[in-house]
Amino acid sequence: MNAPITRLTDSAQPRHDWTLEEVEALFELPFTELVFRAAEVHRRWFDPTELQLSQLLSVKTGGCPENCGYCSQSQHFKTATAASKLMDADTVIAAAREAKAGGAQRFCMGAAWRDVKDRDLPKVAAMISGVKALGLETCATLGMLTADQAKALKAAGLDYYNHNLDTGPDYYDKVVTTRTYQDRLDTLEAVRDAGMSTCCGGIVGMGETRRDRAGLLHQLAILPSHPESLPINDLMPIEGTPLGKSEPVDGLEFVRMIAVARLVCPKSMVRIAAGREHMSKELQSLCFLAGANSIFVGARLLTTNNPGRDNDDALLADLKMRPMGSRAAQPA
Ligand code: SAM
Ligand code: DTB
Ligand code: SF4
Repeated sequence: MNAPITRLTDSAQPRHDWTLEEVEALFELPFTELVFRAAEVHRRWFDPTELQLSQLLSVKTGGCPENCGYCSQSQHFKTATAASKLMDADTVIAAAREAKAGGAQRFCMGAAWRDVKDRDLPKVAAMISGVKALGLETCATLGMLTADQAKALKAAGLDYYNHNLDTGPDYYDKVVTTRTYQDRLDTLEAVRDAGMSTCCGGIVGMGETRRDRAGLLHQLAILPSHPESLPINDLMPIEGTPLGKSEPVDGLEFVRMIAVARLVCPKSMVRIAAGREHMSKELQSLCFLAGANSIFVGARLLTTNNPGRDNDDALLADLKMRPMGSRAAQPA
């Protein structure tokens, strides 16, 4: 018979003193026990029948000087993604209007940049304020930011800034070498200091170990405030990139990742980000049971496909779940 299960999480209150060993121990729990605990914590802070819906748009695609081994947009790799210039604000705002009509609550603008150039700031600010004026929550993911740039984006009406740590600190340089983990942490600090909410998570399926996955969630858990949004991406393998032939991660391991994210960052919106295209509705439902409460909607992510509105409408109807009302971010 198995040893009795030691209770590792006695409270659903956010904590910032997690040890890596504690996070690893959560991954090792029997699956049903882990999912049950995560579901309990989920209910403590959220209505588990509600899903937050975000929509992405790549406002500047390809030609990126960074060498992230998973990305279709790096200029270091030969992929099918064509590079294009920064879109006009009006084009972006029109896309956001359509996203809102399709049910999205948050609109996230992504640019294939290492960092933001001050010369591009006025155009980006115009996009942000135009999207905000539609009554959508605004999010952007533009690479590294200085403290002043973060303040300028906040002033333009930016609610969230996405900047992922992507994996655990020990595996990071196997995935990208053109920047450091500390560079990412510094931008996250600039975003928090400017008064914006953070969206920060990572990717599974890049050849990392379970310890690396725990390492990522541990880093998020010990941040001064937990990310308000915590996206977990299942790698979309891109032909031509170093990770283009990676083995898919087992579905149950993906659910474990979601459940542990819910337990260590109890008040965060935990998102099934990239990869739903390859997931059954049963696997997605297990993720929702394990504490995921956010998805990307729309037929495209940045450069890859997403299930699209009809599929997601059907999924929500099957599950009797509904879109979350727009709510104020709650830093933990
Ligand atoms: N250039 C900015 C940056 O790196 O922060 C913003 C855009 S970048 C595409 C945003 C995030 O998308 C990455 O940090 C990564 O987590 C995720 N991502 C990119 N390509 C992916 C892929 N092929 N599969 C899964 N997630 C991916
Ligand atoms: C996040 O964590 N995932 C999104 C968003 N934040 C920026 C991006 C997913 C990109 C998937 C690959 C692509 O479409 O290029
Ligand atoms: Fe550039 Fe972002 Fe892609 Fe890395 S993930 S290559 S920084 S667009």
